[in-house]
Amino acid sequence: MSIGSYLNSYVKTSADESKKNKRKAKLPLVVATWNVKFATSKAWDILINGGSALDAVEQGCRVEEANEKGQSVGKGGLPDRDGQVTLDACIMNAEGNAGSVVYLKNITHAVSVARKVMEDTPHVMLAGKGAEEFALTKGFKKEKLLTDASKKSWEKWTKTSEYKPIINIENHDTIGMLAIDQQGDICGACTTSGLAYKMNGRVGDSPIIGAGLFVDNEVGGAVATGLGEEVVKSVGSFLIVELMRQGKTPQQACEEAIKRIVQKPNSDYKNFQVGYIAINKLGEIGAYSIHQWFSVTKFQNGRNHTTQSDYFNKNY
Ligand code: SD4
Repeated sequence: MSIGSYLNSYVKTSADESKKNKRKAKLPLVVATWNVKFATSKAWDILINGGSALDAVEQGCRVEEANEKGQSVGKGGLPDRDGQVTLDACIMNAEGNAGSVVYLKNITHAVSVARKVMEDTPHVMLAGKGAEEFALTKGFKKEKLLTDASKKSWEKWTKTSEYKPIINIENHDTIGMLAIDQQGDICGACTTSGLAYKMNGRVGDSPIIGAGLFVDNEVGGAVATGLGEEVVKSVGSFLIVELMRQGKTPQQACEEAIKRIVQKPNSDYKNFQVGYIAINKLGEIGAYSIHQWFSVTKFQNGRNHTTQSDYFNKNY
């Protein structure tokens, strides 16, 4: 079979699958990384009452940012190796606009600051002090983000000061959220305190458009969690959306993006985790990770539930 006819038959199969699923897919829907049922529930309330996908993903992410028990997002996030909590977040709307903040200190709701950057500035990304000052002019309150629990964990860590980018379920719950509203518009957001005990100044994938998040309202959206350096180097979320544009289902596209990482020469993938979720315009959902225990929460057809994703490394 020539490459051309192989590709044609492949695209046809994916399109057929999509057609089959179209009957099943019901809008609106919201899907998020990890077990975040309160967050998806907040987003669903907005969607089911006719609200926009943009409001849904922002408000959904804010639930986790305010949750002090979550040690990877917003207030209560684990600090960098110097004991400072620094946040990264971004948001994309259905018109392809984007806003992002990196290395933001002292402000809990980084995702909302990102939205303000998108809506009220001519820029896409603000960093550090500039992002904080901008947030203050927009009425955000200065808050202490380092909770006693996170301070204690950091103090314990300083005894060894060993930075291991081995990501496991405890330090690995960046929230990435994708939603489709009743109009069929797709938006996404991502927010994190980044990897625990990172170097001062380190920025991950989560606020980088195309890496941690990408949305194209004609096609779909994707969002990442895990070792940000690997996601940035493979421009993972943009890759997934482009693969869906070429005919892959969200599941096939997530699997291909994970393969791009693990199949690199000398990939150290056995020692890190990356997980992706994706949706397409039809409301089909995909999720895939390198290792087991990556979970996905979706609220669709009135049902809010968390499932484990399929994963690459079955050789334990
Ligand atoms: C980062 N992707 O900063 C994030 C890490 C993560 O919960 O998923 N943390 O690299």
